[in-house]
Amino acid sequence: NRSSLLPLASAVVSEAELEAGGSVDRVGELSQVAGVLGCQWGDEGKGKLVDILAQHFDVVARCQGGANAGHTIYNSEGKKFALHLVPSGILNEQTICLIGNGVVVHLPGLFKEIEGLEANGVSCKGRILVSDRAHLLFDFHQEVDGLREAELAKSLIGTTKRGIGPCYSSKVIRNGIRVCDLRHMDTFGQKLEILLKDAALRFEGFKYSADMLKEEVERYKRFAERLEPYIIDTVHAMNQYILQGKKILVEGGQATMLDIDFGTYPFVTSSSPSAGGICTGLGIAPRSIGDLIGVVKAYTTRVGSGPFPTEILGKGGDLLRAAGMEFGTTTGRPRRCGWLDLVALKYCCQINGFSSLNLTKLDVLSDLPEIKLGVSYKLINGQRIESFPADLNVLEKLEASI
Ligand code: 2SA
Ligand code: MG
Repeated sequence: NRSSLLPLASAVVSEAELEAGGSVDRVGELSQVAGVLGCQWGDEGKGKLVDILAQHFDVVARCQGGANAGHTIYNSEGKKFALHLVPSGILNEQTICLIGNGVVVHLPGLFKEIEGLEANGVSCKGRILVSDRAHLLFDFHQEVDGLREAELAKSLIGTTKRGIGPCYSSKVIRNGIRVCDLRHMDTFGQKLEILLKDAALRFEGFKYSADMLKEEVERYKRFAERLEPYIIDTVHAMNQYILQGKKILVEGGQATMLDIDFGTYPFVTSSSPSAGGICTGLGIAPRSIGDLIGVVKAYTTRVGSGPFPTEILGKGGDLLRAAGMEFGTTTGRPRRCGWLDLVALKYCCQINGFSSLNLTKLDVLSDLPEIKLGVSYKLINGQRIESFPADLNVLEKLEASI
């Protein structure tokens, strides 16, 4: 109920209220730069909220992650669009959709999404902007993502196999290739050769060949031409938008409990889906950010391995999955289900400082005789803790008091 959640944020707006438009006037009051972030382990319903809010914003921007995001939106005829890279504001004609520097961009996937949208009458040219600083995610990043998982079977993270971790690792070891590099195809081949040879050294299952390099360079020459109309200095553009008073909505992918720093490491993603990721992924100042809306499901799900203190195992979890149709948009994998975890939610609210929470899928729980909440954790020595522990050894052995 609201009172137990209210201390966490200044307002609790249910999805039904938002849809009914009861709070749409509140929406109009949202700050110039607002953000929608996930409060759990992804799949909270961020895409739907962004799609509802987008009509009140001039720009919708993605700041982190890549095609591991799976945001489902519907057009006025009820046609479904599963978006993985294109921001969820695309169905609103007047909205600019910006892919920021913090996003890792798989060009074949982006072009496929654009083709799908345009085939359904959604114009993208001049409306989708891609940062010249964003890193390119290559097919080989996806290939080695799967290999890494296979080779390190003991710590199977259960990634989306979209190459996210390998691409961010190229970025941080500083041999990544960025969108602006597509404007220098004379040196592109050398950069790609370094990347491919590095991958072959690090992943024994991955074989480098000169033919592979040649083929990729030819392919990326064509991609470079195709992407050119979309490329922009998004740091400059975003700060110009702010000066021009344009309303900007930032669309988070994944969620805080998957954050590379604050999530259940190593069972996390490789970017910052928490508030800090907005600044590092778009190049806007912290003080330009106003309202942050945390999207939280009335129960909890997670896809892939990792600690899940309020997980419901067996039949109960299966029933909840069926009732909530909990299968990943990106990967189709069945999601693990459990009760709403208030310890994790409080931790997430502390990190992000939400101005409001958007509680989703409460209706899924309607037929349950009893709705439970995780309210604290009990360590194996019986000690009760209210904070979210970092240590996996502690996390995997504690018991949630439901
Ligand atoms: P990766 O592929 O390296 O990011 O996977 C690392 C871990 O993060 C989990 N992960 C996700 N879990 C839920 N939803 C995700 N994405 C969409 C979203 C939802 C969707 O943004 O909500 O897919 O419909 C997502 N992305 C990554 C993954 O399962 C690994 O545990
Ligand atoms: Mg999703």
